[in-house]
Amino acid sequence: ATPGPPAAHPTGLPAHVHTLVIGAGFAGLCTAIKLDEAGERDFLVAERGDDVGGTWRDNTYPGAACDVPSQLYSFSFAPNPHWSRSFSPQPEIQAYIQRVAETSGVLDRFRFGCALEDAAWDVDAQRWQVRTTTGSLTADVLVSAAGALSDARLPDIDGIDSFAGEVFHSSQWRHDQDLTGKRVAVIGTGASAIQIVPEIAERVAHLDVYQRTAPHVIPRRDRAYTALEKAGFAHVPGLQKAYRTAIYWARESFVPAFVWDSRIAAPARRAARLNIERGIADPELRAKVTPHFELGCKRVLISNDWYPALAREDVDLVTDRIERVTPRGIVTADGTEREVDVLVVATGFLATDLPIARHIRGRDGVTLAEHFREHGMQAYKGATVHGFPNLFFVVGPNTGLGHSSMVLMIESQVAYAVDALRAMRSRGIGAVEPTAQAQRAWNDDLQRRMRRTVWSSGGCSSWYLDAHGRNVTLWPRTTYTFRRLTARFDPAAYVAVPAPSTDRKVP
Ligand code: N01
Repeated sequence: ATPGPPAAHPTGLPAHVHTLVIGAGFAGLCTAIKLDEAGERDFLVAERGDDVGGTWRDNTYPGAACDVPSQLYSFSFAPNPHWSRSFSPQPEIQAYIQRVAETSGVLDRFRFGCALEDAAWDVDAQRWQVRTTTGSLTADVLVSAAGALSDARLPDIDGIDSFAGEVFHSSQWRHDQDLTGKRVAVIGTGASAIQIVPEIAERVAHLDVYQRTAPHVIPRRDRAYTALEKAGFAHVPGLQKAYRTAIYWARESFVPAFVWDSRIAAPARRAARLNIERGIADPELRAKVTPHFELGCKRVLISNDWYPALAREDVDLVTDRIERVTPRGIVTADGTEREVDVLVVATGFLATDLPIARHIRGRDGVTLAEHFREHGMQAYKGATVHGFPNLFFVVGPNTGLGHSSMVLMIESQVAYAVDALRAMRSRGIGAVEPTAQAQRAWNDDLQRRMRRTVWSSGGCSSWYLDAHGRNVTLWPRTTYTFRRLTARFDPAAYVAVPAPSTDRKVP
């Protein structure tokens, strides 16, 4: 059994807290642990769900597993000797997060079932006025650790509300729905769908997979760890670290293929082609699954059983455009109606219009969502936003990765925020925000680097890009570089928050 939050978990909110963290996934948990280690004991973590884990608590669909090696997909300060495989399944990751939370000694400061409704910067009091679903409080500092892929993007398909069967999103899997013997449709062929389809294909009566864009899928080099390796992880000092270091640098070496020259990815392209040839014999189906954009432009997917699943007799890959949904099924542009009992929408997440931004209001009274709409979703070092004093992001704009583990970025961002709090205390500063100039320079450089990446020029559209085609989600350099650039809080890029009409420089 995996540990969950204690039964007698505290629920009340104080009138004031120094630091309020929103979200209890990898990012929020890391923030809490590092704040506590730094002696910043006056903090709370508000989590809308009923447990830690974030995306790994929510995404419980059949086949859910990580596509980043387990050794990297864990905190550097909490190695996990219990990984059973080189790529961990979701239940192991969730159990790991729960174990780290249980042993961290900080869980008493988590408030579950507590969703942020509104956080507004109070210019006079120089603090956040916060309303949550379980009460109000004030906070000196707000840390948004609410995740970048946390809220489902539901497809805007005509008639979908009229469907008479069950419809659900991949991240809200209906475990009460037994799919055995049912006719099922899956919309989408992203990272979620390619894990779901092979798992459910065996038990459903018939499966229709709706593909709008064929993705690149390379083999999943996954294996169970041997008993010897597992014993080594538990008992040989440094062994797990050695695995982690080797995988870390191997992953960093992928970056040039994304940002310099996609020709470097030729071996991966070959592997993707062979994956199709191995999995599918039918030339017509092979043609349908062959991507028509540069590898890496969308997230590179890994699977050994996606193509064999599509090749099954009882699975149809539908590439005609979806026209509408009827009470009975899906009608495509050619007029065909395919009847189904259950509709799974694996259509991704609100990544470029972060829902949390609608709930945060800066010193000028505008919401972060409005601010992002006007200026683009951007921050200084992915962490702080001009006009929004004492707000720190963990997993902020342009901190996502196409090549390695988000946990590495999370640790860097948390270290930056914690160092900022230390610097503010030692300099007697109540509130900081980045200067407009520092934020502009950071983002100009970032977008200049973006122009030559495969994400911008690879001939695809993806969730990495906003409505203007600007990449506002990914970090275009190595995680090592990010850690170096965010190693210390840099007061020169900040102003002490202006009292209503002054713009004092940080002393
Ligand atoms: O979502 P996606 P996801 N009609 O946005 C299609 C992480 N993740 O949940 O490509 C028809 O990638 C859409 O089509 P198109 C990972 O970072 C990690 O799969 O836009 N189709 C696409 O095929 C990942 O990148 C793991 O043309 C519609 C799909 O739905 C991110 O989460 C596992 C449509 C959406 O793909 C998101 O992955 C899972 C419409 N109206 C997720 N709207 C692992 O670590 C959308 N689509 C393994």
